Amino acid sequence: MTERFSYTLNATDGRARTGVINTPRGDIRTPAFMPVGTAATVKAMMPESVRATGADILLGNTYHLMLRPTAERIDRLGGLHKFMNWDRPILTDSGGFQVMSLAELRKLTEEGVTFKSHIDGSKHHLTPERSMEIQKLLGSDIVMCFDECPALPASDEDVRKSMELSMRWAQRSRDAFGDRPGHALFGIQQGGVTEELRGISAEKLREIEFDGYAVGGLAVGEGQEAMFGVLDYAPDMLPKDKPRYLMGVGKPDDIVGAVARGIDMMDCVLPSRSGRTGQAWTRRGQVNIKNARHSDDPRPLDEACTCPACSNYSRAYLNHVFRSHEMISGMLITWHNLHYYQELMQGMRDAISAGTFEAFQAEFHATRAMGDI
Ligand code: PRF
Ligand code: ZN
Repeated sequence: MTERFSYTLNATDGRARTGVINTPRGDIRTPAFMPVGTAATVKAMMPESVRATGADILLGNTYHLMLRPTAERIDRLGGLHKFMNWDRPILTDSGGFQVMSLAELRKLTEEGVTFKSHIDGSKHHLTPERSMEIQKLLGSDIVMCFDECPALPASDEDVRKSMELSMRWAQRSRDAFGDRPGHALFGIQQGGVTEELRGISAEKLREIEFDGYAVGGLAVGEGQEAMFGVLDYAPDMLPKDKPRYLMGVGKPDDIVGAVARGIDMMDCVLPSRSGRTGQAWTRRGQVNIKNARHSDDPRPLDEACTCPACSNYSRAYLNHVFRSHEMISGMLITWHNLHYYQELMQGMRDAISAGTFEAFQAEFHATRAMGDI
């Protein structure tokens, strides 16, 4: 077992990159999609099933786990990997972003953020130092800096102030994290959709030095065109020899566009969340399984898909179990969605290695344009 955390860039094709992140808990092939396991579970999936879809790493959340069952309890029980029965790498988000979107009565100061739990109204405090402590108690392999992410649109002045605060918190996160061989700390670039602010943020993060760099503050209401506009310059502001992680993205076409612009890692609740609302993602786009047109259809969701939902069940069955509120509905569609996402990542990794990423993108868009069968 290597004690090192490192990143090897194996090939590039245009701005797209493929490589491997080595961690003591196993390799992460990039570009990587990380399924979200917010509350110590990828909802509706057993960890061995998540692995079977091809995932190398999961994402966990400081905010949810600190409230329930608490980081201290998870630590007493042997850490998050043991607690949830996933022995491969886990990346944890730092909490600030979730406080802003989920908690009640938030109060933001230079020190950190005070808030009331969305679960029971209890009062809590999060600072860069406390976030680093929680992520350490969880046993996270990739720890994220504590940051603040303004909702867009916001005024230039608000975005600048927020970015500057996040950069001071990045320094405090770095200082509190210390030196932990085998564990990584990632900085998070902020700065909204303003190139100048993104540049200042990147410069500050590079000066502090991190094991990887996230592009934060996107997919918060600006739209795909504006997001791609930022991704046309933001990844190039970050070190080439470290992984670049786009936080909270996205739909399959967002993911392909982000990889084309130099992103190595992504996470999103979309494949798992939409699995529970009867939305499937296939090569030909989105399929709403509750639609009556599927109720007599003996064909699988996607004939070319090798996941359990497509190998063994018809659209008619999936339609029936969804309408009957049966638990297997969320299980099967989530499995299919995660399988589809991981197959998409593998396809991109192969295409980048082969130098055929442009053709891959053309095929991806052409197949989707055909629409569902
Ligand atoms: N910061 C953190 N987590 C995040 C984001 C961010 O900006 C986003 C933005 N899409 C998602 N998750 N810490
Ligand atoms: Zn499938």
